[in-house]
Amino acid sequence: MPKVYINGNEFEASEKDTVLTAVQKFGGYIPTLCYMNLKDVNIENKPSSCRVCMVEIEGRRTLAPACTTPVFEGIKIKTHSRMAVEARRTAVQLLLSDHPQDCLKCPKNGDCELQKIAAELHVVNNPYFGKTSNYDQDISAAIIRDPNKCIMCRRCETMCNDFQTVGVLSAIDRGFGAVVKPSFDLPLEETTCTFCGQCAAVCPTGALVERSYIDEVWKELENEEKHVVVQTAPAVRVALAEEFGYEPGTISTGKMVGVLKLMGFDKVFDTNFGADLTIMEEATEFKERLENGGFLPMLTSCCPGWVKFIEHQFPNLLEMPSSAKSPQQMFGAIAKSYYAQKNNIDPKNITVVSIMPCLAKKYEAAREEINTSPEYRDVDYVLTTRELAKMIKEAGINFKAVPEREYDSPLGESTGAAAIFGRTGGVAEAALRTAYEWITGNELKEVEFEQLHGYESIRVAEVEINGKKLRVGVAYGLGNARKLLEDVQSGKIELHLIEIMACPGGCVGGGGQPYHHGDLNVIKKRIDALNVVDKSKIIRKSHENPSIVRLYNEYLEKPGSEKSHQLLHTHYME
Ligand code: HC1
Ligand code: SF4
Repeated sequence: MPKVYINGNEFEASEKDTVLTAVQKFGGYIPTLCYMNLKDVNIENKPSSCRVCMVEIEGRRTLAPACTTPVFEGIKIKTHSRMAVEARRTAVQLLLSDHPQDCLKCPKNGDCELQKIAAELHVVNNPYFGKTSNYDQDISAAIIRDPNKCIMCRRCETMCNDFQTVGVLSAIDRGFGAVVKPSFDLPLEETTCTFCGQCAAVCPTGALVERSYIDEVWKELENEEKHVVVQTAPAVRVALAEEFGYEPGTISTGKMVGVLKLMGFDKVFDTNFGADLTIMEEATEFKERLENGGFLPMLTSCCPGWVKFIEHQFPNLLEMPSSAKSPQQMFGAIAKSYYAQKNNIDPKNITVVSIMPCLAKKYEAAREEINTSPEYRDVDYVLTTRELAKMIKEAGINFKAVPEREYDSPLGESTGAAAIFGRTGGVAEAALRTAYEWITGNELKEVEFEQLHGYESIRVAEVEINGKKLRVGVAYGLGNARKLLEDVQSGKIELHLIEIMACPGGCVGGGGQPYHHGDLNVIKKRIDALNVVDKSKIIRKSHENPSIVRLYNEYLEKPGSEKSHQLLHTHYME
C-alpha cells in the first residue's frame, strides 16, 4: 500500500489508485471535465484531454493530469498550488477560446460543468478568445446536437460506443476543427442512433441536449379550445424532487400531481395506467406464444431506444418483440378514443403531454406507424423530467410548499406492477405476476419475483409456472442487450421472456432525468424508491386494476381483441 502525501497529509492509498482517485478517496477535490468513471456499469473515460485536473507533484518539472497519473510510494501531491490552479485556469480559458459566449441562451445554463468550473477557477477574462466555430445544429425530434459547444471530452462517444455499442459518434478532424459527430456529417436521424440520450446524460456542456417542447406546451395550456391532459412516467416520481434539492429517491408523486394541476392541465393522469394496460396485452401475447408454439423468447417492447436498436442491429429478429405498444403510446391511444368518446370531446381538441425520463420517447411519439389516426398524434408533446422542473421554476411554483394531490380518474389509477416498470427487471416481473395467474388459474400469493430484483446489468432467472420452468432474461444497456441476443441467436442460452431497457438501471437512469453527474448510486436510490411505491399499493397486479377491467368491459372487450389490436399494437421496421 503506497503512502501518499496530499497537501502535506499522509494517507495510505491502493496500488490501483491514480492521483485523482486517491485525492477523492480522502475527501479532496480536483476539478475534472473529460474524466468519467461509471463504476457500476464498468464504463470509464479518461482521454486526459481537458487538462483541467492538473496537479503539482514534488520533484517533477511539469504538472501532471491527476486522472491518468498513478500514485507511487512517497508521492507528494499539491492539489491547489498556485501553479496548478493557474494551469487549470489557462486550460479552461483555452476551452472557452472558441466556445460560443451565449451562456444565457444555452439550454445547459445552470447545469453546465464547463460554466461551473470556469466560475470556480475565477475565469473573469480570456486573453485567448478568438473565432468561434460555426457549425449548423443537428435537430431531431429528440436531441439537439450543437457541435459549436463540443469540448472534445469524448464522454458521449464512450457512452455510445462502449455502453450502447451503437457507435454513432466519433472524433473527427484536428485542432480547432476537431469535433465529435456522426460519420459523413449525417444528421442523427439518418444514422443508427437510438435516441437513448445517454450521450446527452453525460455531456458536460450544451453540445448534446434534449429537444425542448416547453414553449409549445405552455401555448397549449393557454389555448382555451384545447383539453390538455398529462401523463407521468413511472420513473419521474422518484427523480423530479432532486431538481428541488431533495435526496435522490425521494418519492414525490402527490406533489408532482399537485404541481401539474397548478400549471393548468385539465386532467393529470398516469402512464402507470398505460403500463397496466401494456401488461394485459403483453401477458396475453406471452401466454398465447407459450401455449400455441409461438415465437420465443418474447421481448418486451416498451423502451423505444431498444426498439430502434433491434430494428437496426437485429432486423432478422423482429418476430421476437411483443407487438404491444409502450405504455406511453397505449395511454395516448386510449386518451384520444375511449376517454374522448366518454367525455364527448373531439380527439383533435385533446392534447396529450407526457412527462418522461427519456429522450427516445420524443422520437417514439413522432413515429408514424405508432399513431392510430393520420389526422393527429396519440401523444402530442413529450417533456423530460428536467423540462418539467424548468417549467415549474418558470411558473414560480414553490415545489416544497405545494400540497399533495391525487391523480384524476379513470386514467390515473394504477397498480404496484406498473410502478416497477421504471426499474430494470420490473416489466418482466409485472408481466409474470399476471401471466402466472392466467396460466395456472391460481392466485399468486407472493407477488415479488426476487430473482428479478437487483442492479446487475445482465440477469437470467428461472421461474416455475405450472411445473414448467420459464427462463427470463433481463438486461439494461444496449451493449448488454446485444450480448444477450447474440447468446440467444447462437443457441448458447435458451430463454422464454426477455426484458431490455436501454438506460442504466432502466428508465430511472433515462437520458431525461436530473443529471447524475457520474454517481450511479443516485439511480440505485431511485430503484429502491420504485420498489417502495410498489409495496405501498394495495393492488399489485395489473389485471386487478379496476379502471383497466372497466376499460375492457366498456370498450376493448378483451385483451388481444380486434379493437385492442387496432389501438394498442404496432409493428416494427427493418
Ligand atoms: Fe419508462 Fe415505460 S417504464 S419505458 O422506462 O414502459 O420512459 O418511467 O414511461 O412507455 O410505464 C420511460 C419510465 C415509461 C413507457 C412505462
Ligand atoms: Fe448514441 Fe444514444 Fe446518443 Fe444516439 S442517443 S448518439 S445511440 S448515445
